[in-house]
Amino acid sequence: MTRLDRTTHLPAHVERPAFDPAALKPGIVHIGIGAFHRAHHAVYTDLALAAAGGDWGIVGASLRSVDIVADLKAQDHLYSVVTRGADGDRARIVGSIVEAIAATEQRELLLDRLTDNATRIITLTVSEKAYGIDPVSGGLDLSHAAVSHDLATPGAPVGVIGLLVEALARRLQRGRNPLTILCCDNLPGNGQVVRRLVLEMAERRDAALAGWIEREIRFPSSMVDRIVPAATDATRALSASLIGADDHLALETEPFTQWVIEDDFAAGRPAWEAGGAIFVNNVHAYETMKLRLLNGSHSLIAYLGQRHGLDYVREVMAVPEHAERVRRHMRAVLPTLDAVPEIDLSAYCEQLVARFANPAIAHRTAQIAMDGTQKMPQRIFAPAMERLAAGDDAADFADVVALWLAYIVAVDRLDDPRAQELKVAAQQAVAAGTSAPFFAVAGLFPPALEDNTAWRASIDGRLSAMNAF
Ligand code: CS2
Repeated sequence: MTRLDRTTHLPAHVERPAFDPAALKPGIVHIGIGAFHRAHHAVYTDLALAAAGGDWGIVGASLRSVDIVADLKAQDHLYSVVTRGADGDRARIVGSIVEAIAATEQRELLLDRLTDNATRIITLTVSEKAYGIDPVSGGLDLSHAAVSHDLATPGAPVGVIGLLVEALARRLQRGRNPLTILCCDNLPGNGQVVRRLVLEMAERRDAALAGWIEREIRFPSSMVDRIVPAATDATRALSASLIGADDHLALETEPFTQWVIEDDFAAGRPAWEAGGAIFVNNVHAYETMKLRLLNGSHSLIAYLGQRHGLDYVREVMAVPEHAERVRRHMRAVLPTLDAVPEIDLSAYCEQLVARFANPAIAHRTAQIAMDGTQKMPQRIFAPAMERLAAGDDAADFADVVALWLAYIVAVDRLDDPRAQELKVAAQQAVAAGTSAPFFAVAGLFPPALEDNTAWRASIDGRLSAMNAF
């Protein structure tokens, strides 16, 4: 079978770009061209280009992977997204990416693109841990490897914040136009978070640069949602059967997709509403709903699955007792949420249960279980603190924390930026028969949880009921 590229003759049932990808000019630089971006933002951009045109092609950069970049180049930047729903599988070819850059090998090229006046939006999906956020202050973590590297060597940055600041410094110096930086990672107030980190790093370099960024650069927050499991050989075989070509970058995902964006752009934007994006003044209520109901339940499912030897989210949901546990978690989250415009929260919860149970989606619990230190604060700790402050015992949240700690103790290879500290704490916890060593890890738990002895006792009770230590 031949490799997918512009010459591929696609079967009629395959959806494809309704514009000429070869004629598309760039307007967006995206950092982090992993599966999520390619199945979400790039699809919205494809639909926006089809509906309204514009010079909004995506220059996709990867901070780590050289392979994705090589594969995109080999396929004329085309790839397939297979949506798997109750009505079967549908393939779409996405054509909105116009160039691919491996940041590790082509840093100057990436900085050129970031600095180019044609670039009016920089979008980001680099995962929570890549930003270098200090868990206590919420500001820049000076001990984060990329942050300290980029502060010491600002002209040759390796991390996302360093790249942004260096690009903005060059834009200011060269009299380039202001632009928008749009974060699409699962962090609360993601635009504000990135703005703060960028400003902190810029201030350390040059007050005038920080002042310019503060005045001219826009950092809208956005809520993104689509379940995109890591692609496997089965994904590529499925794609090949549908598109009749070999696509090394094929992805599979659910039919559901959502993107809610604050409409605050410095230099225009694509007509993403054509793909169903919703533009709002403030994304907070949407984001809290999604982070706590979807991602919080996901973390519960992941640690539950890992505990019970269930590899996939759908397998966890197929056990009635676990599915009921997930529903209970959602009920515990609901009192912490504000009303969300146009969304019926109980219907949203039922839809989530159905999405998690989708038999066609093979989403590994191990994939979601990784990076717990980066995920638990916004998914579990924040609602737990709110319920405790309101006088509730927040027992359901204690239960998720217990499952997480039990996972840290049991897992062979812990995939987390703080894995070493966690594993040391785990050994001490096992020796002492209490979760106290975890609570002693600096910045792991917020003080309000660290100081709540009753809530901590319920975690220990749960851990001993599980025979976790
Ligand atoms: C998941 C998310 O891996 C994880 O932590 O919870 O990637 C989740 O699938 C997406 O946010 C869904 O929009």
